[in-house]
Amino acid sequence: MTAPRRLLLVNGPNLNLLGTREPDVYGTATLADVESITRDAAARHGLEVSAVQSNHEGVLIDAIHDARTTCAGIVINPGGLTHTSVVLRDALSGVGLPVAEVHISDVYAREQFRHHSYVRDVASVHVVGEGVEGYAHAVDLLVAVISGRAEG
Ligand code: CA2
Repeated sequence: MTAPRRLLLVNGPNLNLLGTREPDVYGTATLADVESITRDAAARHGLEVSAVQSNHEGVLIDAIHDARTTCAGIVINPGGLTHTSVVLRDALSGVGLPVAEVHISDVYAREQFRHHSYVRDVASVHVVGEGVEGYAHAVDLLVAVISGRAEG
C-alpha cells in the first residue's frame, strides 16, 4: 500500500496563545502562522497537513490515533505535556508513525524541569530553539525519515 501524502501537525496546550504573550520566549508569530509555515513546508514535498491544537490531552490522543491510517508522519509540539505525559508518549509509540518533536524555545536553556521530555525517545527528529521556522525544518527532516523507511 502507498503511504498517505499527509502529515499530522499537533500543537499541545496553551500554544493557541502564541503571539499574544511572552514574545521574548516564543516570538510574535501566531498559531495560524505556525500552521501555515508547516503547510508550506509540507507542500514543497507534495504533502498535505491536518492540524490540531488542543488544551485537552484526550483530543490530541484521538487525533494521533486517527493518523495511524491517514498520515505518513507526525510533527508535534506537545507544549507542557512534553514534560509530564506518559499517555501522550504511549499514543505516539502506539501508532508507530515517524515523529518529529518541535520546541519553539530552547528548552535546554530554560528551567531544569523542561530538560526532560517523555516524547524524546519515541521521536526520530528533534528541533529545539529555532523559533516557529523550526516547524519547517522538522517537516524537511521528517520527510527524509519517511522516505528512508519507504526505501528500506
Ligand atoms: O518551546 C516550546 O515550544 C514549548 O513546547 C512551549 C511550551 C512549554 O511548556 C515547553 O516547555 C516548551 C509552552 C507553550 C505555551 O505557549 C505560550 C505561548 C504564548 C504565551 C503563553 C504560552
